[in-house]
Amino acid sequence: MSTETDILNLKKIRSDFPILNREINGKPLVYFDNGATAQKPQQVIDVITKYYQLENANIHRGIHTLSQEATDAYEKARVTVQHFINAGHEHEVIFTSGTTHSINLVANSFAKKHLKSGDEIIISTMEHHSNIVPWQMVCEEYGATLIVVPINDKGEFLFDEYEKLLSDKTKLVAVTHVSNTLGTINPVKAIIEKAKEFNAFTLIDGAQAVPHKKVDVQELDCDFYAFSAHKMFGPTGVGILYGKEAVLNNLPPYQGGGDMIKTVTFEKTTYNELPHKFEAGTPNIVGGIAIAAAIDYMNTVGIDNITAYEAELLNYATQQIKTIDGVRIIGEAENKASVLSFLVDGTHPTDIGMILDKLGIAIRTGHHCTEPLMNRFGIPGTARASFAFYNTKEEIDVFIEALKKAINMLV
Ligand code: 7TS
Repeated sequence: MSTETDILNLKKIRSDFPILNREINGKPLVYFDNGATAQKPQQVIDVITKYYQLENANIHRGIHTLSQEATDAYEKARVTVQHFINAGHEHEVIFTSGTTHSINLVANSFAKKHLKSGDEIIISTMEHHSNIVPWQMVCEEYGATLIVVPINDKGEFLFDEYEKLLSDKTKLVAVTHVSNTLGTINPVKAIIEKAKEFNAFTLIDGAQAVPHKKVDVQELDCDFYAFSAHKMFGPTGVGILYGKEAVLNNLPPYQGGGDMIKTVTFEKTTYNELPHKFEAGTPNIVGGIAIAAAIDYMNTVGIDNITAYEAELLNYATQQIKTIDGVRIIGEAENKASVLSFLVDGTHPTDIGMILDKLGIAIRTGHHCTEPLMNRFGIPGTARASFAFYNTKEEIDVFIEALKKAINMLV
């Protein structure tokens, strides 16, 4: 694999990801399913292994050395996350099990406190199911209405339409920062600013943004920002909910249990302070610590370098795929992250995906947990190549050749 790029030292980077040396079906792995989950560098794997070999203990409860060390490492990781997203305080960083958990936490606590019959929650057409279904559930429970902002044929958020949908009934606007299916980067800062004119709260689903671009929650001025570690080179089963201190303090806890309490009697329980109020039970301790290792790794590569290099990859892949007859790209926003969804005339995405797999290339096919978006385009699903900074133009060449082969076999 060539390592030519002006921006990144790809030879070094690729050597950090052991899985990239694997062969699949006798061919070198080309991993283009980063939107589903990203691969892990050795630096992250080492932190996890070392923790279980030498450091394992429960946190926030022991006076013994191991427990104190684990607590320190976990709380240090929280500070690393704080700096990564530029949160004002470390206690505004809540550890969860992932984006889905983060959004469900907000939906449940927020609805209990703020939602009543006749209220409205605004989302967009391009949301992942995890930023649709939790809101549907609370809307149904509290008699509120879910309102959906339309998109254009390029897959862009229609801001004018959004402005028309906002009203005094709007209690919350929940929008994805980057679409997992289309790659569209939404104008979330402007979306948040507009929501504030109507005193609506804002939640940004950052699952597909943090692996690709700098995120500054204070600059965005959102109330909530949710993301998963596993899409940003960390482990599965851990994620983050950022929330503004004043907003979080005003919400009831989501789950009850250990760590989230101050005192418990059978008559009355008082709740702990942030962030522990929202962290009931023994968390994914090593997961939290490993998020920090993933962030350290991304910082070493450089977030702006990642963004710039992935833009090159996306441009190259887009140019190359457009040379193939019968290919239709789904998602052609002006402002896009490194996601390439497509359809090929006369073929089914699943067949394309299966043939590519035989050739060592991992892509995702289907509705990508965005069924309403597929309905908007009148299609059952797409084939999706999603790139990370360890991918190369040579891998894109391999993918394009394999795609041509697949089309020849299927059409
Ligand atoms: N939001 C977006 C925008 C996502 O892309 C995903 C996962 C989620 C939320 C849920 O994240 P989780 O970590 O809680 O599961 N997206 C995808 C995908 O595109 N392919 O597989 C999972």
